Amino acid sequence: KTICLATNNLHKVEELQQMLGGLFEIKTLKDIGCTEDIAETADNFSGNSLIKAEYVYKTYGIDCIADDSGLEVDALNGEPGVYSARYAGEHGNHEKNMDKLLENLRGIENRSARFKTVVTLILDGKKQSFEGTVEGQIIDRKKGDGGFGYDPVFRPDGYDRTFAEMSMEEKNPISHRGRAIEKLKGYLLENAE
Ligand code: ITT
Repeated sequence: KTICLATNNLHKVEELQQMLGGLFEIKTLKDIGCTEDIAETADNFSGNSLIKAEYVYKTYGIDCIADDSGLEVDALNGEPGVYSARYAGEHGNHEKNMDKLLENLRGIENRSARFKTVVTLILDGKKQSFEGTVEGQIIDRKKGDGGFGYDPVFRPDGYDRTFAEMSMEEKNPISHRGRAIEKLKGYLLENAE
């Protein structure tokens, strides 16, 4: 079965491909000729995840998977949340986003945070959403050069390395995205024709 990954973030594509490659033939937005920017106007992950999936399904008539995700920091009342990709103003400028985050947390003791995602699947026209969360701490400087986004400043609880210091094979099974995809796989197994 062919499925489109409804994201412009190539790091997400890479992670999702590793997790789903055995189940689906994967197409990217570029593969289906979708170059437009999909406006994410909801104020929560679930709403934006649905907006992206529905846009691709309605416009291109292809089954798809969308991911809307972000980082919630307790000491910042859940910021950057849905604004994670553009926290410092420029969409996808991860270095600046992390600098702003570290600056805002300077001198603050409570470093607890979590990554969250809502993954929406549209398969044969049927919509289904899956959530995933991973708890952790924001460290006081960037460490590691793997992964993407806030990975260099996020250390998952129970580990002594950041996500950026882990391989994708290590990160995926414990990440928010990995956990949501595990649920999606469970759903597929139960609903396989
Ligand atoms: P699409 O909307 O095209 O999927 P995007 O990067 O704009 O790509 P989001 O609006 O969902 O996606 O923003 C997610 C942001 O949250 C992302 O840019 C990172 O800053 C952060 N993020 C999400 N998952 C992450 C992860 O696994 N590791 C590090 N940062 C992550």
